[in-house]
Amino acid sequence: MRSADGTQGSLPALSTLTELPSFDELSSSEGQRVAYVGACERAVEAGADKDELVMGCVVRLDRGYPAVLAADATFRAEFSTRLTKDGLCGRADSRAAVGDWVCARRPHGHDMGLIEEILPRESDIARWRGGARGERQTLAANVGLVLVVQQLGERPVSCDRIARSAVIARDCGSDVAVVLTKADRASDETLEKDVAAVRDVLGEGCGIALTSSTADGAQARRVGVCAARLDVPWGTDAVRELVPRGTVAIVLGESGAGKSTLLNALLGRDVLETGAVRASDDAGRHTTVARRMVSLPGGGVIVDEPGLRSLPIVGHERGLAKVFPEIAEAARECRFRDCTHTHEPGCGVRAGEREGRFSSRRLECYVSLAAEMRESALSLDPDVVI
Ligand SMILES: Nc1nc2c(ncn2[C@@H]2O[C@H](COP(=O)(O)OP(=O)(O)O)[C@@H](O)[C@H]2O)c(=O)[nH]1
Ligand SMILES: [Mg+2]
Ligand SMILES: [Zn+2]
Repeated sequence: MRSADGTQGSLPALSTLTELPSFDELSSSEGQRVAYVGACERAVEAGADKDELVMGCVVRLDRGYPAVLAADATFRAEFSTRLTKDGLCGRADSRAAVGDWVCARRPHGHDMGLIEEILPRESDIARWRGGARGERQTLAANVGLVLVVQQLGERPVSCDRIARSAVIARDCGSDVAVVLTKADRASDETLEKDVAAVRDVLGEGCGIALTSSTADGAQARRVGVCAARLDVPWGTDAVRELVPRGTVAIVLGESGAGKSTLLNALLGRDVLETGAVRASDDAGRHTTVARRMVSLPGGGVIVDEPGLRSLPIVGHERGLAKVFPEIAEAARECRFRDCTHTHEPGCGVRAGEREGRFSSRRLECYVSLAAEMRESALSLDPDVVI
């Protein structure tokens, strides 16, 4: 049902969302500001009044409906028919992503704005979905940091998941840091192994934080002592330090990894639904879940990602080379261009391994991600491989 202001159903009133960032917490690039001037000219040519136009940032998508934050207002917006007609974008819910800068029009006397143009992105965190008929799904735009959230437990942490998130992030032009949640569930011994594994796979330079939202004081003390011994930043402050003011980050992790619990702890109150909410990447279901920006008191801005069950990696070779530079370099010495680094003669990667140039764990991650990319490239419809 459409209401008078053009919205559908019950979208949250923007004025009640105190966790939204303020305009000065988000910064557009020089290129985007230049693009905005051009977008205004086109909108005026198409009949817009110049003083109805504003530059804004998409800070929420509720069931696909954008909310735009501009210098002096936050408002709901639809896409102008000009934008939809031009076919600049595809599906209804993937036209603008959270983090997109837009040229928007606020017709006098209307609450609802119109997005005239999406300004060019500086970066675009996107994943592949849909198997052989694949399409790219943008999770967030203009994000500088991906916080890979991975839960700890009795079993060893999933290095594969962390490595593939890092490959996607680096391919998309973003930095990476890792937050290991639910530290209370891991023994000291497991914690030590997990932290060593993450440092091995992503390098010592990668930001890392250990958290636990358990209310049990004894558990927290134990983890704190262990974190100090391992020299790993610990607690919500450690996460806040990874996302200082001026940074826009997205949390990436499986459903149930503890992302919403972590964000609520950072916000100091329960803004996000936890546990019971079953977020899904299934097309029919994820649209009911909001993607949104939240502003951390004393820190930067985080985009909450409802949770992804799968992170297929397709066409992220550049990202793979950025995360594993020394292995990618060794691969250039392979005799065969399509070497799988498993059994071929003259394999530069295996030679590098014999010389001890990289750990077997890094090598394993690299080889399996490279194999997955090769296979998915072969199975994909050639038309959609960009
Ligand atoms: N033991 C433990 N459980 C946690 C922790 N953080 C979150 N949980 C639980 O994990 C479940 C999923 O948390 P949620 O924040 O909703 O995960 P999300 O899907 O990633 O947003 C909930 O039942 C939480 O109570 C933690 O630090 N320790
Ligand atoms: Mg959640
Ligand atoms: Zn090789």
